[in-house]
Amino acid sequence: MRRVQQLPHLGLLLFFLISSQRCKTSEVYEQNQLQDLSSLLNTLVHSHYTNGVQAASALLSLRLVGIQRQQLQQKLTQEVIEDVRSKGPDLSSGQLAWTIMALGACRNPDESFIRDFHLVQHLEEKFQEEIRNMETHNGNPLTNYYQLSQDVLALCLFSGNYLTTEIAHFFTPENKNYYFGGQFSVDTGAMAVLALTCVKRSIINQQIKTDQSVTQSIDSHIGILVKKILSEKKNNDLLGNIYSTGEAVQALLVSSSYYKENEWNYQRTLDAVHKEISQGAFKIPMAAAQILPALMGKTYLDVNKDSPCPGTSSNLNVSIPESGPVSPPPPSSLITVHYSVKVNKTDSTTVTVRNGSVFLDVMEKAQEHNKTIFGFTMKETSWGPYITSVQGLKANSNERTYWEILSGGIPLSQGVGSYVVHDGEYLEIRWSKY
Ligand code: B12
Ligand SMILES: *[C@@H]1O[C@H](CO)[C@@H](O)[C@H](O)[C@H]1NC(C)=O
Ligand SMILES: *[C@@H]1O[C@H](CO)[C@@H](O)[C@H](O)[C@H]1NC(C)=O
Ligand SMILES: *[C@@H]1O[C@H](CO)[C@@H](O)[C@H](O)[C@H]1NC(C)=O
Ligand SMILES: *[C@@H]1O[C@H](CO)[C@@H](O)[C@H](O)[C@H]1NC(C)=O
Repeated sequence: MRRVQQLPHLGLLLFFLISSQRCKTSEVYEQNQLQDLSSLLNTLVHSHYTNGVQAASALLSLRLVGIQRQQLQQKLTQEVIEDVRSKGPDLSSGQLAWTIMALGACRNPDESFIRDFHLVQHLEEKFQEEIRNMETHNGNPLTNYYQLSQDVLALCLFSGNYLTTEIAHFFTPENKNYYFGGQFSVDTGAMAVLALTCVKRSIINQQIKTDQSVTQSIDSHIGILVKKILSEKKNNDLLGNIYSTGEAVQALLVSSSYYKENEWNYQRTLDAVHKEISQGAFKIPMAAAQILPALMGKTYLDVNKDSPCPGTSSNLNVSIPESGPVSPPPPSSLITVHYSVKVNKTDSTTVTVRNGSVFLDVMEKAQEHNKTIFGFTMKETSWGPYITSVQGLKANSNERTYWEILSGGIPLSQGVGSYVVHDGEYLEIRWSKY
């Protein structure tokens, strides 16, 4: 098979790429770890991008780790720009922030788009809209704190305006927006640590006139958030779950002065991630994009609009294997699963689907049976289809309501478009508050 034959070649090139970046630690990357990296790159190269945030995240990660593939980057850039053109003011604050981060990740010809379209000023406005919404809607932003953190990070890195007093006030670790259903959101906390660290560094470097107490409070927020992230370290060395680990690693890489060396072992977490990659956990482009920088020791704070894009030296020829011919799916048997919708009362049904089906297939089957009870709507997002309503009941950020998906009563860590269901499983979609 062509694909397998090319892997050693790619492995060698990646080896140079990695050893040139991490020669100090002189770690020996094993062949299977190189294959994991190449499988992430394969996902990024060969995915069909349906969404501007997906394209922006992929572009940002590729630029951060210094993988220069002209054609791919051009394609992604076009998608990102097209998204801004078509959605314009309808982009959410975090979507705009990531557009800026991706286009301006390093010195390149596309960054003029940021200036020509006044993207940084628009982001300043969108950030203020988030804050206004919190003031009028019981502390709830238009989107969420993950995006507010993306906003602050992009404003900080791209010389936008923000008030350090506002940052110190809103990003206090007790703020409810760091928690979903009482549970600390590691992704959110990690993005906030990156944003606050950027703000802190620019106070120090540029001597922004800031009250000593504001600086101290930002510093203290970082310390507390880092502790919370570390307290979500699992026995398997992941931080939160597998999909928050990439961002948590980035947060811990930039904040090492806030914890002791024995509190976290980077290498052990990397090993745990590699294990999950080989088991296929990062097959969707968002997942691959979010984990890649952490694996290569890079963080979103390495975004630097004024320095040239890092790259492999010109004699290095990074080629990524074409995906092999898609083998036809094996003939599959049928499986039976239980499915219920729970609001105040529970409506249940049993449906039969092909083995290998995802949660969404089950919902569609159930909907065919009875549209009144099992009818639903969804929207396409960077992580795939997101369920927005069931039985006509719509999720709402101002009320912190959403449709939660579960199996056997346990919340799933993948969405309806990715989660593969099993024979006899009890699936549920539940009207919940976060
Ligand atoms: C905020 C958030 C939520 C909020 C979204 C509403 C809100 N007020 O914003 C709430 C708490 C409701 C939520 C729900 C869920 N989430 Co969520 N969420 C996030 C978080 C922290 C930030 C998303 C964001 O704003 N991104 C930035 C913007 C710019 O990108 P965007 O594409 O425009 O963002 C939208 C989508 O991401 C969408 N969204 C949020 N979560 C999910 C999950 C899935 C599967 C999909 C398709 C879309 C989606 O909401 C965002 C705002 O509109 C991410 C963390 C991360 N690492 O990305 C997790 C994350 C995306 N969520 C995740 C999961 C698993 C879920 C749930 C499936 C949990 C469950 N068991 O029910 C549900 C979605 C169920 C459904 N209805 O389809 C996982 C996805 C992993 C994966 N491999 O698919 C992540 C990565 C967290 C994690 N580490 O596990 N989530
Ligand atoms: C890169 O490798 C490909 C295939 O191995 C080869 O055709 C091409 O000429 C190489 N390019 C450079 C710049 O070495
Ligand atoms: C669920 O029941 C409570 C209490 O009876 C009621 O206030 C609420 O409106 C109901 N929720 C829905 C979505 O029907
Ligand atoms: C479904 O497929 C998986 C592998 O794809 C297999 O392990 C499992 O036994 C199958 N289940 C049924 C009920 O056919
Ligand atoms: C769907 O379920 C509702 C409530 O149980 C019932 O009243 C209705 O007749 C059902 N519709 C169909 C088409 O079966």
